[in-house]
Amino acid sequence: MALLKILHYPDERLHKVAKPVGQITSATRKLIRDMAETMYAAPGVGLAATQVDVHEQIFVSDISEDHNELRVFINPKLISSTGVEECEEGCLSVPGVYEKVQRCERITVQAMNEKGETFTLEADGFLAVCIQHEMDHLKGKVFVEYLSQLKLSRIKAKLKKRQREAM
Ligand code: K1U
Ligand code: ZN
Repeated sequence: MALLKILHYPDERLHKVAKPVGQITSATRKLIRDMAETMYAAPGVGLAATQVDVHEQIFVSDISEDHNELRVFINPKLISSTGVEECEEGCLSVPGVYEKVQRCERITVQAMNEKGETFTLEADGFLAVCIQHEMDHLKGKVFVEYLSQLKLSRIKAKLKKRQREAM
């Protein structure tokens, strides 16, 4: 397995729209294993292929404390959504930034797993938030883009300063 490089905001490649997966090949399954390893190592509770510069509709998620509930979503589709909730989010592509975002409270998603089996999942709470965050990545949207222009420009300035200091 391998740790993959995670793109950092405002890298333009985070805005690419992911394409549907045609066939699930051994390369797809290796990518999924590497994405899971990268997510656990970060550590994070989700990771979309877009974040590792692969523009295919794939994301992984595991919100369990023991890292034993890995979920794989290929070609996810939002079937229904209800309610509104506000939750503090983070993002492995925007390290150190945590902000409140409004999301749907309860969602139903249909996707394929790594074996190509279609499943339907009803989710609420933190899992629903995480799934919506990852599906946004596949559409090229990063959570900070829901914030006001003022907050976004402050975040961009903070990230630029941090990049300069790391050089
Ligand atoms: O997609 C990503 O960037 C991963 C992101 C997922 C996410 C977190 C919070 C709300 C919505 C989506 C993260 O995993 S950020 C790291 C994080 O929140 C976390 C890390 C370790 C333990 C618990 C949470
Ligand atoms: Zn993210």
